[in-house]
Amino acid sequence: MPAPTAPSTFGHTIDRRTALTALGAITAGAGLTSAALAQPGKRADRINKALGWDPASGTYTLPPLPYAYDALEPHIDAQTMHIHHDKHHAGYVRKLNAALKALDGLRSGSVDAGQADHLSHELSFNGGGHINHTLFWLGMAPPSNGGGGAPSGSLAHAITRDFGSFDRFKSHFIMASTSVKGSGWGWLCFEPVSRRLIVTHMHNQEGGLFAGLVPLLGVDVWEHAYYLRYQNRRSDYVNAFFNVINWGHVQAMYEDAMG
Ligand code: MN3
Repeated sequence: MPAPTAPSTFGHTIDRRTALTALGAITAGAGLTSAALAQPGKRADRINKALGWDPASGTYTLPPLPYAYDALEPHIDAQTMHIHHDKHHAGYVRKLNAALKALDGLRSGSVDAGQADHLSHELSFNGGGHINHTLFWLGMAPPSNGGGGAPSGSLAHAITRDFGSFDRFKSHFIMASTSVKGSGWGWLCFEPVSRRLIVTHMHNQEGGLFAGLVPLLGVDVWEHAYYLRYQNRRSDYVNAFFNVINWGHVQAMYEDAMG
């Protein structure tokens, strides 16, 4: 596995060693490795840009949705998208920035060392929340603009190879996503040692994925992601998610992960 390198997003206010530590804390907590964000190429550029790092202020900014709030109707309703993006995702970004600032204080001695456990969790949880939601928005598109259907090309081939068929992959992904106990995520990932695709899930915003996985596609199964339209019917929501998957984006992520 290639040694991870710090992405530009962490390079402004903290030195490289600290950046690596901070990135490791976020990505280990999120279950997303630094390899997912730090590999060279278009994917790293896309994701670093999508994460909204502002070198001038040394903070993250909430990136806008890549489509209108109502663009995923009727599968995901506009009110949910407003609350999810403008309140929930914004909250992760705000608390991530606060954690990074407080950790600066921890290192300089202005914040009590007893805060280390709390702040480390804040960094992991909110960093994971920011990364996960960023990938979630990018993994969807309106049906009128490429959302839904099935993958093609090398990704379709890999899905058939590793899951038996697209339908078997879809069933597995839905089972993994709907079986999260409480809040969490379903993921399609690339496993770079075996160079195969895997489906897994994570709880809350972190954990559950083993080191080295490159996330390709995630579905948010926190109740805030679907309750207004689907109430307790999580599987209906995840089934509907398949109508708005941006397979072109997932294919690009896969090709970058393959190197
Ligand atoms: Mn969410």
